[in-house]
Amino acid sequence: MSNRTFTMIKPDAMKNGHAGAIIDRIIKEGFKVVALKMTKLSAEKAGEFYAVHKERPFYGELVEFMSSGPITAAILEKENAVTAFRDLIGATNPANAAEGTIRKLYAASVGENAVHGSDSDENAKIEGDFFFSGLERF
Ligand code: 3AN
Repeated sequence: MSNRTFTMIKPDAMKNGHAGAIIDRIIKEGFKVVALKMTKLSAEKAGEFYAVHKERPFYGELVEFMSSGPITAAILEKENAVTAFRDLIGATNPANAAEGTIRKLYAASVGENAVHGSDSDENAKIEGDFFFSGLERF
């Protein structure tokens, strides 16, 4: 297991003013913030990021939503980071997310679910590299 994962605070959580609380929670859970930036994805870039879901029925909706407003991207470090972070954010559908998880607290629906968390060490590296250069990691 690698000790790094990648996250995005999605446009819904940004718009609803939850970014500060989410970052605070992540730090309190013992993750070190290795890289952090606020940016906005173009539809083209969002499509590239989620290319693995291209054949899924919700792909168009997902790309439109993820390019609808600013996001905060971050690389996080902790032992077993990918698994630990997915435990912290909870199930994809907030209706199924455990009490106290970030999606349970801040997400409204399966489409607008507040945060992204990498699902494997391999994708954590690919996704971190998508947003951050070597000069932006600490
Ligand atoms: P996770 O983000 O928990 O790894 P995935 O990889 O299954 O979940 O889905 C990627 C993203 O696609 C989700 N974060 C969510 O925003 C969106 N998504 C997944 N399932 C649906 C759905 N049924 N309808 C709309 N959007 C969805």
